[in-house]
Amino acid sequence: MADLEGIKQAVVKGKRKEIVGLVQAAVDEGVDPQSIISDYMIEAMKEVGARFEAKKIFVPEMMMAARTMQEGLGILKPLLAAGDESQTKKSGTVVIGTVFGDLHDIGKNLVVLMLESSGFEVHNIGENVTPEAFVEKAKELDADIVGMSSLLTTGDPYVKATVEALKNSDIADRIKVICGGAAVTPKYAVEVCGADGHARDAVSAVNICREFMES
Ligand code: B12
Repeated sequence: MADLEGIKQAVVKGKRKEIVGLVQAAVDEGVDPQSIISDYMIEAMKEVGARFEAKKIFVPEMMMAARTMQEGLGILKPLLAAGDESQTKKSGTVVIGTVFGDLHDIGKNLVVLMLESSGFEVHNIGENVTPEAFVEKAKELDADIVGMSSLLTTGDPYVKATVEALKNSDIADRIKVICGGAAVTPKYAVEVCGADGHARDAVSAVNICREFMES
C-alpha cells in the first residue's frame, strides 16, 4: 500500500533520499498526483512552517524540507502537465513572479504548473522581482494576466507597489492582476492594493484566471 504519511514525513524531515522512491511507489499504485501534492506535500510544508515558527527547527531544516518537496515534485510535474488534454487552444498569457525581497518559489511554481496544464501560456519571471520588472515583462509579452506571489509579510509594501505600478501603467486596461502566497489575504490584495483577484491555492488560481479570460 502507498505510504502517503511517509511522503509527508519525508518532506517534514527533509529526507531527500527517500522521497523519490516513496512518490514513485504511490504513483505506480495509482494515487492521484494532485492529491499527493495537496493532501500530503503541502500539508507537510505547513507543518514545517509551524515548527519553524515554534523555533523547533531553523533555516537549514526548512531548506532541506523545501529541497525534498522539490525532488518529489520532479516526479509529479510531468504527470500533471499531461493531465488536462481537453485544453487545446491557448487560454491566455500569464506573467508570474515572486515580489521584491522574497525568494520563496515552491508555491508560485505550482501555480505555474497548474496554469500551464490548463492551457495558459505562462512566463515565470522568477523571484525577487521589482514592480518595474513586472510591468516591463507584462508589456513585452502582451500579457492578459499578471500574478504575484508573496510569502513574507515584509513583502506587503512590494505587493502594493507592484499592483499600483501595473494599475498606473498604460496597459492597465488590458490586464488583470492576481495575488497569492501565504502572506497575502484577499482583503489586502483586492481592497488595499487594488488587485483584481486573490487565490489561496493553485487550483483556485486556475479558476480565477479562467474567469478573468471569460469576462
Ligand atoms: C520552504 C520555506 C522556505 C524556504 C524557501 C525555499 C523555496 N525555494 O521556496 C527557505 C528555507 C529558503 C525559506 C527562507 C526564508 N523564510 Co520561509 N518558509 C518556507 C515554508 C516552510 C514553506 C513555504 C512553501 O513552500 N509552502 C508550500 C507552498 C505550496 O505553499 P504556498 O507557497 O503558500 O503556495 C500556495 C498558495 O499560497 C498559492 N500561491 C502561492 N503563490 C501564488 C501566486 C499567485 C499569483 C496565486 C494566485 C497563488 C499563489 O498557491 C500555492 C499552491 O497551492 C513557509 C511556511 C508556510 N506555511 O508558508 C516559511 C515562511 C514563509 N518563511 C518564513 C521566513 C521568516 C523565512 C526567512 C525570513 C527565514 C530567515 N530567517 O532567513 C527566509 C526568507 C528568505 C527570502 N528572502 O525569501 C516565514 C514568513 C513569516 C512572515 N510572516 O513573514 C514562514 C511563514 C515560516 C514561519 N511560519 O515563520 N523559507
